[in-house]
Amino acid sequence: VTMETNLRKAVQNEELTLYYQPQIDLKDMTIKSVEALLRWECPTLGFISPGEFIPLAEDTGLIIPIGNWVIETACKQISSWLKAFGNGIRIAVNISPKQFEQPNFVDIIKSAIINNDIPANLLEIEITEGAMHNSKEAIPVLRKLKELGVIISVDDFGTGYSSLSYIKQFPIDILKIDQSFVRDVLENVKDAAIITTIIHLGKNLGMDVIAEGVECQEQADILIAANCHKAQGFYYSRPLPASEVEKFLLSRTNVG
Ligand code: G
Ligand code: G
Ligand code: MN
Ligand code: NA
Repeated sequence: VTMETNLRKAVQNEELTLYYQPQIDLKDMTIKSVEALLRWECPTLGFISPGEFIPLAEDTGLIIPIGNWVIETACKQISSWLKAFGNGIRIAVNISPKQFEQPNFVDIIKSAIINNDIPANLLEIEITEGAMHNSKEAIPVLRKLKELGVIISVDDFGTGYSSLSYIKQFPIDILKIDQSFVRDVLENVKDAAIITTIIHLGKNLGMDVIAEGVECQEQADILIAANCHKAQGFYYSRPLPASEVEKFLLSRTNVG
């Protein structure tokens, strides 16, 4: 039995789960948002990393049903947290280019928001430059999502091509600094310069900036000194099941 056959059954057999990684607001150290990250426990193959099965899902078209499940599950979780913690926690969802390019992508997002009765600004979609490649098609889609009130972020910012031309044309709210720039920021002056420059760029364009892959206080100190809005990484928290996110939020007593 191939991994593809297993993956095909994963959605209907409820083998997929969303974990959530907290994002820390560096001004007041509160958590107002999390990133949803897929986890798959296959009954025969065990835990398989999304780094392995997402590319397979993209190649086989399974990313469409899987992606729809992710959107629906995230919106249900938003609704549940909204009831539990008055202010609501925003959830950022990773969107593959193939999902984004579906003709009915805006309708899928809109239905999920309406069916779960949630404010659109508690849903964030993370796109990569791959989704922005065909700007003639992508810009109207992003405009419609913005009209709904959905938050739009660029994932892995700085690692693709033509980033600046894309962020000039696209209605983007948030730049996510790729973790490759954060990893060696303490030793590498080029990484430090790139990070500082992306933060300034975001500020000048009215976009928030979040740094990914923060693993220690010294990295966080550099980001705080550069006025980065948010940080995400193992230093603050690994991706957690929903129930553990709730404990984490309550233990910090500073939600919202
Ligand atoms: O969580 P982890 O570091 O293992 O994720 C590995 C890769 O899989 C990352 O690039 C991440 O963006 C991607 N990924 C995780 N969850 C999802 C998802 O729900 N949808 C898509 N399209 N990609 C995801
Ligand atoms: O492509 P994307 O940025 O969505 O990928 C997110 C991936 O990064 C997830 O697989 C997540 O588990 C991983 N990740 C999150 N925080 C850290 C961190 O501090 N260090 C490392 N090495 N990986 C991280
Ligand atoms: Mn991401
Ligand atoms: Na990223």
